[in-house]
Amino acid sequence: MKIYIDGKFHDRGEAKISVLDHGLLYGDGVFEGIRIYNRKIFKLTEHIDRLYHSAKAILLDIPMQQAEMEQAVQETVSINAKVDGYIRLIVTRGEGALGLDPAPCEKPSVIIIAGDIQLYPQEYYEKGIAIITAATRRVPADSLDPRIKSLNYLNNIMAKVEAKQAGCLEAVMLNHEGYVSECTADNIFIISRGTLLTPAPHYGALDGITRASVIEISQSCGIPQRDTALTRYDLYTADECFMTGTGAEIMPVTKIDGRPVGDGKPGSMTKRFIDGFRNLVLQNNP
Ligand code: PXG
Repeated sequence: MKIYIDGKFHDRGEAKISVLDHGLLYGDGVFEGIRIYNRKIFKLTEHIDRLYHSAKAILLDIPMQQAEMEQAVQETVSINAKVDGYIRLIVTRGEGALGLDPAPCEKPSVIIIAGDIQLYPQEYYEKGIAIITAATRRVPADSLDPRIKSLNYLNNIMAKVEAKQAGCLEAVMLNHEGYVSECTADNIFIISRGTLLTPAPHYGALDGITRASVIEISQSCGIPQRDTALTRYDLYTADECFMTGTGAEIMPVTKIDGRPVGDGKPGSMTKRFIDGFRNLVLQNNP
């Protein structure tokens, strides 16, 4: 495996960054997770756009243009001859001094890894997964905007640990007001009386790229859709529920806090979205 760091490729064992990098010391940085399907990078421009927006929001000046970044990602995929896989693109604050102040960090580090993705087993797509509501609340949007895909994932990791301890693979997180925000690494959708509903980003959700694809599919199918406020009541009374993300794609959720969603099986509209997403991938990455 060849890993890109600041313009050069290194073998996996030699790919190293400084222990004084603020990405490591403080989680000061941003990242993206991107899929490769059939040698082609899915939604690359959208991911690079989000990366630059995340960086701008934390006053991190990425030392290359977006087009150069796209080129570097393409090159990493080609050099590793990846057909299907996963790209982890990281921009850290860079090497600095001990202390929170980012000022001594002169140059952000750019790291690109093209590897394999850990996928959920196929049976979960057929049967759906069970999730819980985590007691860990999402960091408030006025403390850290959820649209920033930062290297600070402790909040989500704590909720993920709760899920695992409860024997589940994912957890849905509420914001500090008790509204549904998102899962630990996925957005959440419900279908209620034929309408597709998902929390707006200001309720504490990442502006997910898979989320945007699902909204696009709903528009092309004429399925009514709204970004809205959702509570646990809405989840418990939903006809269908699914989560979306680069890794999971579209995963039916069939149980929440031990309660079956709808009839406890993946719903027909969820299946339409799974098919629609598959077609979108095939169209983009033939
Ligand atoms: N919410 C959060 C908090 C995420 O981290 C999503 C929603 C879904 O967004 P996208 O743009 O992927 O549809 C994410 C994405 C990983 C990994 O390695 C995590 C994500 C994506 C890819 C890989 O854990 N999170």
